[in-house]
Amino acid sequence: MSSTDEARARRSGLATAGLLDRYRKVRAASLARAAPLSAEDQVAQSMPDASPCKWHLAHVTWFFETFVLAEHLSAYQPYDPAFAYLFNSYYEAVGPRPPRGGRGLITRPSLAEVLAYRRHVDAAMERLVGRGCSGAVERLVTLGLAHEEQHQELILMDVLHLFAQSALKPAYGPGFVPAKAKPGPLGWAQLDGGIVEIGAGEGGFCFDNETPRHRTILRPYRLAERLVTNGEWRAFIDDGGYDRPELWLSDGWARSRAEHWRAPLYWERGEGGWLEMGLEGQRPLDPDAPVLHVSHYEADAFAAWSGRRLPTEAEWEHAAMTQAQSLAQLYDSAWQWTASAYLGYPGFAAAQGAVGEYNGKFMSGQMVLRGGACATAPGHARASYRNFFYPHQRWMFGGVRLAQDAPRRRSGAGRTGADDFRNDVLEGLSASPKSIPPKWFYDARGSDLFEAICELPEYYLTRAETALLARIAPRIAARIPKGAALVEFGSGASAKTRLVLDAAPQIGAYVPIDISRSALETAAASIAADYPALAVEALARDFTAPGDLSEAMQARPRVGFFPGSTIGNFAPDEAVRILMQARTVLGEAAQFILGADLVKEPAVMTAAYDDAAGVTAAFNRNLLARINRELAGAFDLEAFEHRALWNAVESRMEMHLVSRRAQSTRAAGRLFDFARGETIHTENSYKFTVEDIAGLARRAGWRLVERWISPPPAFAVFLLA
Ligand code: AVI
Repeated sequence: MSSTDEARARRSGLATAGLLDRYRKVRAASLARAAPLSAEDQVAQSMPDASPCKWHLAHVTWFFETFVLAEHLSAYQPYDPAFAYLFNSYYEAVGPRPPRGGRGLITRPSLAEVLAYRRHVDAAMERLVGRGCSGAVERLVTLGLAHEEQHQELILMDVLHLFAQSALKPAYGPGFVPAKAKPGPLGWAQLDGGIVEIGAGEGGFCFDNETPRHRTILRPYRLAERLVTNGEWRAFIDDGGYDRPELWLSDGWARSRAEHWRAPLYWERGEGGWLEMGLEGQRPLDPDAPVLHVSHYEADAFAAWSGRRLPTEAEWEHAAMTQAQSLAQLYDSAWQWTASAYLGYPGFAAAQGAVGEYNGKFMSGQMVLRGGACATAPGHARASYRNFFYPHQRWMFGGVRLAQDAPRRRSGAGRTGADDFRNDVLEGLSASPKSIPPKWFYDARGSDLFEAICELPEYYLTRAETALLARIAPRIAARIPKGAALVEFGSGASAKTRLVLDAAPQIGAYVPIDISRSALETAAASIAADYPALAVEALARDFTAPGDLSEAMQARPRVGFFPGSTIGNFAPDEAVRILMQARTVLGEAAQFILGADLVKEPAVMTAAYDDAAGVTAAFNRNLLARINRELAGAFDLEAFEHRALWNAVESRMEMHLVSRRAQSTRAAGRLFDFARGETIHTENSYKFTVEDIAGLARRAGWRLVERWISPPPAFAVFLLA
């Protein structure tokens, strides 16, 4: 033998040993699953979809006998010619078979004979595989083993269904409970989508339905990091989920009514609450365990109720391939219903001959499930694996992983519309930790509340800045050219503007920019009335977004005005971006008057954001009232507490809304979970040193020309150029 021949022989010897070893292990695993069952347990059939364990043990053996031994082992003698008929499942090309619903009537052969049949086939398979087989035979054996592993799961599904019918509610045994995820609010994996590839690649076994690997387009989406829990499903039931046709697909509603669905398949109301039947017997429902044994119809209705949706199978697979580290319970808990119909992939062709009936002919009317379950044979599933069932079926270990579209990206200019509010709320409440940008505080009521804050004894900022501006206005005025346009960023009530206008009558125009149209219009009208010589041009837009001034304003010398320490409501990088943008809007020759609150005693700052009269608390909670009103929200305002805290590391005051209890709340068509104590971070107010502001200005291309500081509590006004 040449050395290449020797190497080939050694390789094929190893391959033979590997295949034989795997054959023995898989066959033994089937018997291990049957071991806790009595002979009687193994004969009964509880419904047409479920088969007796004895039938499974015989059928998987029939598969090897029919597709491997009869074709590839010369002189193979079938154990019993009658078995070709008895244990054929659905292979038309092989011949007739008993009706599916009659498998429980096969009392003969006995279980002992079926076990003898298995030994007969195993001995022949040892001979065939042991002597080394061709690639084609090896592929058939590998398919037979994957097939047997599928039946190992079916054995447990079918036994559970059988035992669930029993008044004794017997336990099958331990070892097959679904994996639980860390309890707590639902987190989301973020996926960009784009053109992605799905389907089984080269190397390793796969079923034909996982091929061809192909490209598909996904829009940006989010996939839940864990499965839906029993506790969440109970909330769906308690909210009338099974009685609300608007949540259900039409076929699903009809089926749920016809079959009187009130809960997942194995739930039962007991004296002390819900009970759930599982392989360990009937037990009190564990709210943190994943929900199991729901149909596609129920999964879809639940998703509609929660304001989310089921993922497509491409979304599921792409996430499992690229972000498996953030997704719990992928393969060890429950198969996850997808929104995808079970169809051949582009270019799919079923194999020639009888085994071509394995998957392809079921590609009609069924839905795909992805992942794997607690009852799945270990190592059997993979990211490209496509399980499939009819949408009404419930006895498999089927659960739910939710998905949602990623909110549309920030659209740039003038994000003041209802869609922008909706997107920010959806995005912010879906994130962890939850947050909502503070600019949404300022609806009409929020603007009024902010004006009231400015009058509060604890809120020193406005008084300190106003007094300072009044004192330094002549010095500022001396620097303002004739006919200049004063452009105010985030003008609100334009209260401090008057100090500058009074001191600098040479100002020819005023351009207030504010997101709150109501506050803007009132303020602009009042300034126009009080300063009749002034050209007033109000701009209702987000002052942080780019946007030009009118040509008339661009023809004037320009002075920016940004008082109130609103700059502190932005993180430093964002503050730099805003200051840069102000330079673009105002032009190179412009000047800029900036008001900023300075760092001081934490107690002084904290009181300013948590006043005794509760006005700031009302201002903070008004955000929830706005969501309720504008986005069909259902926030209970009393269930959230206002919290203001000093974050010394970041040098900022923070405002939060703290959930007083665990709760689920609807907003903008979605359901959001809050753990007790979980917060929505609603605002930062950075507090600065003079050096901080000089640094920010420098990064944005401005030069610090002059600065003035008020007596304590210290507030500063800066002149930039
Ligand atoms: C508008 N902005 C500067 C105020 C601040 O102090 O951050 C908003 C505010 N939040 C609570 N009280 C006032």
